[in-house]
Amino acid sequence: MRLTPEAITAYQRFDSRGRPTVMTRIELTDNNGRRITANAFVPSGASKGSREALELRDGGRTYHGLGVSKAVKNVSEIAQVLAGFTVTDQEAIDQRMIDLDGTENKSRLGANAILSVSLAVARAAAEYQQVPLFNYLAELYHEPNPNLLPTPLMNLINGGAHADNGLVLQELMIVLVGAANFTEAMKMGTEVYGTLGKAIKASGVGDEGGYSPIFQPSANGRERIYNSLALLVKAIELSDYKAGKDIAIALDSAASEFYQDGRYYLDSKTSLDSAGMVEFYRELIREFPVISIEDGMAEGDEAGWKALTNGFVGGRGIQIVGDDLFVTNPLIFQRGIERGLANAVLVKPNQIGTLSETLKVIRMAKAHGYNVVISHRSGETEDPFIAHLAVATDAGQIKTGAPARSERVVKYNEFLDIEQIHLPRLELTPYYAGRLPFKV
Ligand code: 2PG
Ligand code: MG
Repeated sequence: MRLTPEAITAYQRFDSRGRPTVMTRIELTDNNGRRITANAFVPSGASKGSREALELRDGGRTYHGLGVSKAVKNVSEIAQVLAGFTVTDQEAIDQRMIDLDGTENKSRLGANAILSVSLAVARAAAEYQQVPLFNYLAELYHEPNPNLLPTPLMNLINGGAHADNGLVLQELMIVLVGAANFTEAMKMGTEVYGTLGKAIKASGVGDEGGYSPIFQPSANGRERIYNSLALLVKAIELSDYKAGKDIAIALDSAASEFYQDGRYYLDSKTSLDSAGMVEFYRELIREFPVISIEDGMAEGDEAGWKALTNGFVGGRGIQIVGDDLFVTNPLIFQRGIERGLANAVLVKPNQIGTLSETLKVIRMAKAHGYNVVISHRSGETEDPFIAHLAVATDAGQIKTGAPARSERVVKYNEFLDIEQIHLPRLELTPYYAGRLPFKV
């Protein structure tokens, strides 16, 4: 089924923070007169890595400068050059868009414009083949048996750039290692989320649906972290689960956000150097069932990353995840692998801007023994694409926020559909990753 310039149209839509984003719609009619429609939305980050592909915004005063009319217009330019490509030619289409853009970070057309087309093309191909999206993506990835449901890392307490509560760590997540299947992981996760909501007296929610506790003004940065982790453990135990055994904890420090001139600021008065930060994590791991640390160091602090990796990987079995560090970029990730940084990669399609490059990063990770965590952004939409991506690639872990607010829950519900409906219909037995990705 071939693309025509009229088949691809982009529109400005809105994300979960009420900010403009791009949606691309592909409409085609196949030889039998069957109409195919495929929409794809792009998400948007708040704590971005400096080397992410560029998200093109209009600037100016309208929409606080965040309009995407330029990116929407650029999709028309893309549509012209994609005429004649077959929807199943994902790699050739992605390469054509990369060439048309011509820059290293997709700054001419915008990664938001390019990604929306890339994802819509994949969805159109799945529609055309009349298979669930994960099934088609598995074909692209050369995974014959896409039946692994990932372990969710649910973000229950928000801080950093996603909240306004003086908690420097951005995300405190629960990891549903002890569930028997995804359905049970959701039961456990939502129960703990509910319990935590009752246990935290004064709180709003942050960008990813996790609670944003309000601390005593006198609490320093370290106390805020300790109190939050203690709250999580309490909520796990009050829900009748064993902290560590049934449910573990993962952190996303997003440390680039509180790093300045070689020091990490836990609050305005307390700062640590890289070695101090590694020691601080050691303390947290001793005290709480933390099994994964994402962006524990700032993206520019390579010596810190080395120390963090060397300190915890191996016998300790702690997962060290690079997000801002690798920005889902095959070249940057390659250099990180060569330098022995981290042992897991966070995968966000909009950090790089095409599906093919995203799949490449996942392949590289698997080839080099890195764990893969597929991730949402803090600004999300109703598009559940990443759920399909996670199953298609046997990723093993998904990070998509709290089990609350529909832009997050839509992904969780999609996994439930895959586990309960799609896999059985394809005569594949669902398998839940659980503890598998964690050597603990
Ligand atoms: C992160 C993400 C998603 P943002 O840092 O991992 O949780 O946040 O989308 O703001 O970069
Ligand atoms: Mg992160």
